[in-house]
Amino acid sequence: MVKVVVTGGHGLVGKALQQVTKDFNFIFLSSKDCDLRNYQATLELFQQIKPDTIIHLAANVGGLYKNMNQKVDMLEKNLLMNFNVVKCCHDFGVQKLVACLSTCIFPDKTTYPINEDMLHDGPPHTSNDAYAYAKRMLEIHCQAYRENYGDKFVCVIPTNIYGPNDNFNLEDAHVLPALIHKCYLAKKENKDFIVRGTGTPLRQFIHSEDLAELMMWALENYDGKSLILSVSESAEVSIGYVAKLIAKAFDYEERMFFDESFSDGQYKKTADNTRLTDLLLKNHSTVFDFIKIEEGITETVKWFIENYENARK
Ligand code: NAP
Ligand code: GFB
Repeated sequence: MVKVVVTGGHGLVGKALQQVTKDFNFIFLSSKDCDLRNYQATLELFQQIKPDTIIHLAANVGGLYKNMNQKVDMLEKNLLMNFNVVKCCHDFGVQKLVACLSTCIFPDKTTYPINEDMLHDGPPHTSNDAYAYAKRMLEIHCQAYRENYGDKFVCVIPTNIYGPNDNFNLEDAHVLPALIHKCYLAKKENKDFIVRGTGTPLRQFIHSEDLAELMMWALENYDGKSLILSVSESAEVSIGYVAKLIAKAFDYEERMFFDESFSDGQYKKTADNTRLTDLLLKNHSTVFDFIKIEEGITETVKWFIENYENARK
């Protein structure tokens, strides 16, 4: 069976991929198996495992405030991991690499919706420029191997991802898991549920299980330029709406307040997913049925309550 090695295999998306039942010999790696920042260790890992294909998820990841406050780490750790993995993929003749970017790497001052051809058309938002340039270099690195050697190194570009097994750390997490944790504690301690910023910024959220399915589709069927994996433009919601859905799921709507002393970050990064939906329709006569944010949040809140003790936080 084809050996599919998943770096970052125990994170939010890695755990969702573990639910995918396909006839592949999956190997899910964590940082305990190998620190991918270390070139020698990465080389020895490839010598030992001899992967056929790789889904490269491993990264130093976090929400707005981690990106703003830990720029050196967001740049250096991601540059090192990505360089080592892509180079080893070529040197060990890996048949297919699917690498993961993010819509926050697109230009900040641009027209909307954003499509794949606009990726390098200007600087990203200052709040996450360190992480964004590390990811842009990952795309350039993959593109270079495609052009010079014909390697099947493909990049996918998800929007904000959420779901079970996320990182719920109060300071470093993305907005959705952070607010779920904050509302949980607010209700438990009979305190106000504080949402940072104005609540007006807009985001597209894809459920980790939908993303895992689309990443498997890309691994098996897609070999082209970088591809946005996202819900549609019309599914874009405000941070305030997401916060309300979380408060409703905890039956704690009365005590929700906004603290506008905190940054809103980028106002929006509306992504155009028509290249993906056209491909699915044309090649597979499929219209992908994305999990609705209302249903996804209710399920993730339930998961967090049931798994509070072991959740990353
Ligand atoms: P995550 O939950 O934080 O998981 C990251 C994974 O990377 C963890 O399994 C971690 O291993 C591994 N890792 C970190 N440093 C490592 C190192 N030095 N060596 C080896 N492994 C290391 O991240 P995620 O949310 O699943 O993100 C998956 C991918 O999607 C990333 O490339 C991210 O940039 C991208 N992305 C995420 C979002 C989002 O909203 N979450 C949006 C767009 C794109 P351990 O488990 O051992 O710690
Ligand atoms: O998911 P998030 O942290 O990052 O969302 P980005 C930030 C938005 O949520 C801002 C608001 O408008 C915040 O003001 N927000 C409200 C909160 N309360 C909270 C809270 O308690 N915690 C957090 N984190 N936000 C990230 C990039 O941008 O998108 C990353 O920085 C990555 O690199 C990720 O690409 C997907 O969506 O703004």
